[in-house]
Amino acid sequence: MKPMISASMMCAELNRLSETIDAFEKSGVDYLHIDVMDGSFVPNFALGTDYARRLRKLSTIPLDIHLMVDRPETKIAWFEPRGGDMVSVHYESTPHVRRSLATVKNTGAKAAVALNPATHYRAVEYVLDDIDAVLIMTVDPGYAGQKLIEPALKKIAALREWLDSGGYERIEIEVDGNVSAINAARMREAGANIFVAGSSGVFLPDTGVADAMKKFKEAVA
Ligand code: S6P
Ligand code: MG
Repeated sequence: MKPMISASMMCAELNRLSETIDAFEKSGVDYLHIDVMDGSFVPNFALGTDYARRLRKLSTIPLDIHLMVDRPETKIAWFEPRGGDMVSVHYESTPHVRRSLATVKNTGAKAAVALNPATHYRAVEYVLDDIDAVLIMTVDPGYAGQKLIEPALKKIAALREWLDSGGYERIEIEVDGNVSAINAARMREAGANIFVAGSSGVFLPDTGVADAMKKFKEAVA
């Protein structure tokens, strides 16, 4: 499966936003990852509807909307998802996972279930026909800058094997949390193909995004 990069916009410097997006367009970033946090499902607040709308004006790169909010089924439409986008809803955030996925699919966007580190990958068993991807959290959701939870690598490999052996080769595996170039290569080896690149991936302290992207792309090629 083709490796894809989803740049985590929560980690982008605001004073360099348009040059950063320019660099992403030139270097072929596949998605702009939008972390939506509601201060309830996760202990933090992050990006919202206006931010997503403004990004659409700056770039045609599809959005990868990661909803870390309670009851996402009531909030999906606020982000105006469209064909080409990806929207992830957390399995742990609602009793209506299937209804949330159907709401996403009705917009034309791709639908993913996001799984917290302690959630078994088999949680998606009865919605396999409703999803395009599984988003494996490789840190506890809520903050950038955390350290990889190592057992997540085994989970990625087990999920890939389970999907392939069940005839679901088409379902993609996205990974999010401390996806550095080094960790991304290990996640790729385990079977992931969409990489959320944040403060350890492409927004590095001493390297520009264009150079960081080059290195990151080589790591997951
Ligand atoms: C975490 C969030 C992520 C982070 C990203 C940051 O709750 O879903 O998307 O923004 O993981 O990357 P890093 O390299 O700082 O972990
Ligand atoms: Mg995220």
